Amino acid sequence: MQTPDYQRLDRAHHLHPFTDFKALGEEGSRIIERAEGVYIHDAEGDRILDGMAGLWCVNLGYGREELVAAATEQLHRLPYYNNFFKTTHPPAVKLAEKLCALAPAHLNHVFFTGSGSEANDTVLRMVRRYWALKGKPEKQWVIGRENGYHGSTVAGMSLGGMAPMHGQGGPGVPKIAHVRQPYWFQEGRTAGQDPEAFGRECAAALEAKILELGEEAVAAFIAEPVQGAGGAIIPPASYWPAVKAVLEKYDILLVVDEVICGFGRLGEWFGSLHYGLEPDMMPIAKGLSSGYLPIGGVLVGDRVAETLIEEGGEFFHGFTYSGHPACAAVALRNLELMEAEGVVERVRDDVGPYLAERWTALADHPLVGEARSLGLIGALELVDPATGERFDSARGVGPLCRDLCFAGGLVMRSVGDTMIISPPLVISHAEIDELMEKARAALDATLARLATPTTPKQEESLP
Ligand code: PXG
Repeated sequence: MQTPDYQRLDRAHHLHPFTDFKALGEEGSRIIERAEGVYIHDAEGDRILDGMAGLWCVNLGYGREELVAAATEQLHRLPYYNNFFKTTHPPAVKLAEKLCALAPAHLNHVFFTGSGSEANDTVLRMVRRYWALKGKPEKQWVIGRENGYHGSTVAGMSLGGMAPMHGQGGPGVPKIAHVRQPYWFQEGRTAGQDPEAFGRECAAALEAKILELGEEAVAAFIAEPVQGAGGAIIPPASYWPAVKAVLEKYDILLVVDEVICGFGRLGEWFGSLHYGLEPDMMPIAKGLSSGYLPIGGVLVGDRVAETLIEEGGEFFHGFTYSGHPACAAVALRNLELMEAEGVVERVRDDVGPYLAERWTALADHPLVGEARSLGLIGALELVDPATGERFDSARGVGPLCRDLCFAGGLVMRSVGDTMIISPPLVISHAEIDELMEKARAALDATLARLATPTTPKQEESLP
């Protein structure tokens, strides 16, 4: 089959995630056929540098034979068995032990799921169950953040703060509230505020929300260490210490969503380690298996785990694929390879700083209002060169830049007018150089296109 054949069948039968079905049907999808290292190849024979590691997940890069072998061996030995009804299997047990060894010291248990969304559904039920067992069943409110992303199941989208998602297929889960995000460029800069004062103000907004709901009614706060899908938003240094202090003051559980930041993205095994956080729960997925097979989970801290174990009786929750043997075997091998190759240290000490140096240099481009990065996550804020302010989002400048990136052989994602990268952690210096050249060329092409009067409105998608 050729590209048009795939496109015809795709249009006829396939509803894509986070997609305007009609618009894509008219345009036709791009068919990705194979990949190796940090490159994907489409059916037209184009080689494209994957600046997003798939969807923030292919941390070890494509084509790792060791991961293929781990899956194959496990599929031969035991392709499926469950962890219900008092059974388990070696890959799930070994992976649980490994994860708890890597996680902050007080996280010693894991509940497996098939995805990050399922992990956050698990979080919601576990958090409320914990407080019920503690004799405080009225502690039910969970506070998330505007523009946070925690998945696409009903609980995931409710915990997340993506307004367009809340507007579809609701109502969501009751007793979930949202507070403002620590997005200085969008919300503090225009007000001329100092970033650190802005970070403290965002933490104060959390405290105000707790007092509004009543501290006796609030169960937990959930947040990503660095917001991923919301726009690679790195909070000011003042933010997390101030949030931590608020949660301790009111005895509210901290859930740190590590689905993107976990497994080396920020140059530590977990974002929580980078920010010195001691979460009660950490949802994980994506980089856990480098995306080779679907697996997620929730790492559970001692305080919650001991209560569930000692006082909880049966927890009526779980998925057919919780701790799936082949997925667990691949995840375990992935973590072993990351350790053996020093991938996390390399992000912290070598490629992370190298990327930061090259990436922040893009700030000299007339379209770029801010260039920020941490570890191997980066964002560019596009602004109108004439004013230094953001474009009217209806002009679709970010999506235009994304399309020009793709055409130039680079996957860079746009969240509105914020351009984002999150490349495989194994990316080399030379590949980072190539990424920078292609990003700059796409910025130049975007600028040139803006100078021509008829810029078609580009298709926008979330997250
Ligand atoms: N938490 C976080 C922080 C995420 O980023 C999820 C939970 C949900 O995971 P699953 O495995 O259920 O998708 C995510 C997922 C994007 C994009 O375009 C981001 C995600 C998923 C799809 C697209 O930025 N994040």
